[in-house]
Amino acid sequence: MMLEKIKAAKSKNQKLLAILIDPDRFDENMLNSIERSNPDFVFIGGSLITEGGFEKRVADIKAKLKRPLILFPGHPSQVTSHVDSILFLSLISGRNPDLLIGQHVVAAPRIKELGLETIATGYILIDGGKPTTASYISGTQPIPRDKANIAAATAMAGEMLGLQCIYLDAGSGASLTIPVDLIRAVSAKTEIPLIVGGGIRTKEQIRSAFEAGADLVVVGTAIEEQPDLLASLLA
Ligand code: 1GP
Repeated sequence: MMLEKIKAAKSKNQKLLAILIDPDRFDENMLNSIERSNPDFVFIGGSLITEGGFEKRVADIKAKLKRPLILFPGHPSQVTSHVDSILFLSLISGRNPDLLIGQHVVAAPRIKELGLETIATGYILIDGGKPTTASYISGTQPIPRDKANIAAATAMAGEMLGLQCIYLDAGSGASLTIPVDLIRAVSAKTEIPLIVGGGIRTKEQIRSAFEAGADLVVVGTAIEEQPDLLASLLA
């Protein structure tokens, strides 16, 4: 079970890395760089997928990957059996009821039928310096980057509601990563695993996120731009 793996690593203060695949942009070169980087997890999905045949592409990717594949869904139509687990995201930074509970009701019967592991995730968007697909498509406002107290209170509420992890996301391709003091504030006030992503492009940014309390860092866009970023980090 993926959640158990994340919790076990957290209890040993072992930091985890995930690569986010945008299925619209995935190709063989990316597959090779993922193999070289050897991340702990590969995430797949997104707020907006424009190419058809998503399920078939996930199945193809799953067949080629050696790493656990976790669905990071933007919509119930992305639910597929070709993953090891699904981040069951509730967009708790927003006030769009459809993304707090509505789409979950639509997706739940199919997830149950497929017998997929769900990881109940409090998904928190933080302003990443420019509007991102996630904030635009969700129709929600991200939390301002200087409001660590709002982010921490939101994460605490998520934990109290029984969510199993928190994902702080500046959005894919963000120009600014999540501020370290905001990561620190959330980490200090919650016990559940903390995922951090959005706009991370350098080893130093990955290290800073870990040092501030992230348990799992997600890198997407930068892997497309610098395929050996994670491999060089681990070297
Ligand atoms: C986005 O956190 C992920 O949801 C990754 O963002 O593509 O900017 O790395 P990047």
